[in-house]
Amino acid sequence: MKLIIDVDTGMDDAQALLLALRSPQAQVLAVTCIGGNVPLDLVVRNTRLVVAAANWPGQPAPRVFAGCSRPLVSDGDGEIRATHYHGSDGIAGAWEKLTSSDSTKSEVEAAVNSVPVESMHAALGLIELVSQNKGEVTLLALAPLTNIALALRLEPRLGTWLRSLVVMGGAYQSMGNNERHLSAEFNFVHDPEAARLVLHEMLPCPRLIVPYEACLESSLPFDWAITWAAGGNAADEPKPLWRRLHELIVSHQCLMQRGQTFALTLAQPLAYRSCDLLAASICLLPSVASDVLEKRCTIELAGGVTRGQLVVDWFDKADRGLSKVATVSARFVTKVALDAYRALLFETLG
Ligand SMILES: [Ca+2]
Repeated sequence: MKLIIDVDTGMDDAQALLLALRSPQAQVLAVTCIGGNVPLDLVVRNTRLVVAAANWPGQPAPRVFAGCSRPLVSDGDGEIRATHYHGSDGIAGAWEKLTSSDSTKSEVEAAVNSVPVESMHAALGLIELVSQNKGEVTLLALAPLTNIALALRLEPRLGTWLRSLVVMGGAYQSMGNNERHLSAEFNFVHDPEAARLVLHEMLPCPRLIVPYEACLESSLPFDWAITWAAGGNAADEPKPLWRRLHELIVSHQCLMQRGQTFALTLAQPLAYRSCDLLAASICLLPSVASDVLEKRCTIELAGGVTRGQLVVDWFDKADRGLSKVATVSARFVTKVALDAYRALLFETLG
């Protein structure tokens, strides 16, 4: 499977990259970066680190492109970031921890420097690679959709050339995870215009959305997550950089998520979840999504408190001629096959 992954790395982006790069099924052609969870320069640095750490020795590393640092139209109410959750570096403070001693500092810096950043903008790189691999590329979108929207405006045939598009984004039941826009999910609210453009115009390639509510369904026990991240293969000592990075991230995720008491109000257990990791898993192994719903939908652009919301035509009003709202059909993951998910994670990163 040929993949291009768009990221705002981000703890869960880092894990999604680790999973894809360590997976024998995936050939990651490129990773395109965008400012989101943290500013673009940190996203690029984190991405280079993860790519260098995770790539199999002797294998060509994916090309890394830098893209947009800001949304298409506005930056909302200022810069929408997620450092309160991901840490100021975006990867659980791993940068500071891994560079605290001279030996690991030189290892980390050498890793980052071993992955060049292309001079071409991410949107142009995306167009070039998809056009060179028509019908073969799955685009895995794990960030605000600005780079992809820009590429689509520059090359409207992108949707005919892609094999498929998998998007982590949106909250189809309005269970938003952004404090400024209660009903919207982070990636969509960060750049609602881009989300709308991609959703409405990236046609006719199949489009699968992994919404935030599906991530809430992907609960795994904290103890399992800690054991998984620790690996435990004695032959693996000293632990390679990718595994140290992974352990730091999972331990920070568990720490942050133990305080997410909102889950209890949803009758969800306090448990380990990782949105982009889930989306990457579904991309690599579609049976991880045990239930998928197809509905028409759109993105709210003007709402005072609902800007960026994924709005669903629940009663198929458009199909029955009862709605004049412009909507487009998309598929949403609604249930997660936890056994398959857990097995994939353990097999690839355990
Ligand atoms: Ca992300």
